[in-house]
Amino acid sequence: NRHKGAVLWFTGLSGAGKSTLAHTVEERLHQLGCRTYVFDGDNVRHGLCGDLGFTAEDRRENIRRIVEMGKLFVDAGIIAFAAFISPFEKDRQRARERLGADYNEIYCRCSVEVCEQRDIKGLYKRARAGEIKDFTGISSPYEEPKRPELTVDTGTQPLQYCADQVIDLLRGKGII
Ligand code: GGZ
Repeated sequence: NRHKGAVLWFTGLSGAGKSTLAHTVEERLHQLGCRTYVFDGDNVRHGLCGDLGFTAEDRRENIRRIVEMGKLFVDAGIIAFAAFISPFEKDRQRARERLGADYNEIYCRCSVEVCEQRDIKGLYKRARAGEIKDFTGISSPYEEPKRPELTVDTGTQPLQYCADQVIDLLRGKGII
């Protein structure tokens, strides 16, 4: 149960399964005695980033704050998960520069078609109807990561298999 602090940065579309995968990996790490925390829209966008929307500028500030929070968690020796769409390469690049070797980018690859079919929260339907503007994948771009530490196919592969791959990454990097 000796482990290093790190940030696991999950990027991908709304509904790709970022938070679900993060919580699944977290559960595995708890069984190994690791200390973790999962940041996602549900616990960040109401409080810490409650003043921000979804323009490119606001998303950039959203990511910036989460990166700074992640840095503090790394200092505390915690494995911090960040599950955010983070659609812009530039913002992810800044995160990588700021966190250095502690930054681990995991691309949760899932097509817009699959996310839209799932539409767990009904947001795609509302975005198509024009009720939500700047919606990623519909009316705002998602820039695919060029060199992520790991790509997991959350659209086509079983959740537990994706979790295995993340655990392997952590082992490979000597984080756990
Ligand atoms: C994208 C939006 C939008 C717009 C609300 N575009 O699937 P969810 O619902 O629970 O997660 C999405 C969340 C995205 O917030 P992030 O902080 O991850 O975005 S970013 O990293 O780009 O800053 C979605 C909901 O908020 N949501 N409006 N216009 N997602």
